[in-house]
Amino acid sequence: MSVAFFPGGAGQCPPAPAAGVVPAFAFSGPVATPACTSTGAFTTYTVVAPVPAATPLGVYCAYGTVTVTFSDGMTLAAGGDTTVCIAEPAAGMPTVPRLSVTLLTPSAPRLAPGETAVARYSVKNNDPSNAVTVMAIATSRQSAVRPQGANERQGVYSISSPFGDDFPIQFNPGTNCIPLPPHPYTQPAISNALPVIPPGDSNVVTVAIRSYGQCASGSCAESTLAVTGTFADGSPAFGCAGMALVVDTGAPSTPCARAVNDCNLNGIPDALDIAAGRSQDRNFNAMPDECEEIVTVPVASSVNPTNPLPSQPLQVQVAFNEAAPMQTVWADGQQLTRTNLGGLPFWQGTIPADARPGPQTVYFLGRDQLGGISTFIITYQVRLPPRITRIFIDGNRDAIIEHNGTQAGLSLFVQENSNLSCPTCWTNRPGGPHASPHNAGPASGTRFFRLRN
Ligand SMILES: [Ca+2]
Ligand SMILES: [Ca+2]
Repeated sequence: MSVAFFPGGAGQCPPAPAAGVVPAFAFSGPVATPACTSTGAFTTYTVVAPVPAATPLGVYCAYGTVTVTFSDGMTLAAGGDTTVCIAEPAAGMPTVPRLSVTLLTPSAPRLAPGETAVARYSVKNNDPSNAVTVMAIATSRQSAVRPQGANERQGVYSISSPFGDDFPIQFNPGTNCIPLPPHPYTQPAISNALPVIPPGDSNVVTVAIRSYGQCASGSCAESTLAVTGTFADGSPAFGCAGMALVVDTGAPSTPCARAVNDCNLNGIPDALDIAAGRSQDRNFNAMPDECEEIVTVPVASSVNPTNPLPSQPLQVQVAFNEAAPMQTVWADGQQLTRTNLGGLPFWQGTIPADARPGPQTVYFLGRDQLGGISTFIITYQVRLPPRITRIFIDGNRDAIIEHNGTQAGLSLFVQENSNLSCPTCWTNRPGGPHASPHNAGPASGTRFFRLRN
């Protein structure tokens, strides 16, 4: 397990920086093998990452990665992130932040689908003489998305859409269930001004978060609370903490959850009804079809090409039976355009292929005019871009460029340029793909060669 800390800011952490970007500080070490059961066990690890003494104060995004190596040599990696604040200490108390934000409730409660978790945070002013004026900013983000390379040949909804199914949050919910928004949903940051906190005093902030009734075990959203403001002496105050709500279909349901996770009223969470085959889910929205008056079923889909290079444009199409007319259809979170093919409605568009080589998916999500949703997944394979693996002079004093660009349908040309800073100056060498005359021109001057498909 490794954790890398990068400077962050208010709101959600951006996607993890590319490999090679140097973090502010980092920590890594082995952890015990996780528990394993046929129904999926949760293993909680606590990582203590020392902060180097010279680290500047501020908000940091911590990116954790767990890499598991199986006995056959295969490795799997999964990651997550959270916000960490490195704050100045209170006067005379080097281990106490001047403003501390502490989560008082469990950090990762596991509750039935559709249940509300209430997180309570203590915001304490540890300054001995200055009052502090602060604003609380809460966020929520869906963090359990389908893994890279997931290649189901049918739709899945119960783990959640990776393109916008944040669990909704609310300050001070009282005893009400948080209303569930229509899908897909992106939770904006919400803020709440707190009363001025006198020196040595504290305030409790309550943020509720609720999962959807369709969520299966393992669905999860994280919620962070950032507090920013100003001490009476004019110096800045900030602190943060966070929690995550984990869905567990084995947990008991309260009325709040049962209202949205047991539409067929058999006393069993609907995600389990569908998983066990007791209920059909032909539109892959994780709601048993017997609860839906109209089921809009996906009937055709395509992706072209099916073996793109990383980030290459993909033409995607999907059609539904439109038992209720579709209002909006997305592919990987991007809206598609409605068109007609032989009198039948089709939805199409261009999206970028995944940047990561390997099996990848197009995630179609459609919402019909009655608010019903329908999903479908199709797969494609991202090829490795060709790489030069070796350059050497052979016995004939020919310069040999070896490469691994062997994919079918891909031609590689040797290109020549005398000026690296001129991106349009590259010209194909004669001789066709994979070949170039060994006499590549005048002997004087520096020339550069590269492979180009
Ligand atoms: Ca049920
Ligand atoms: Ca359904």
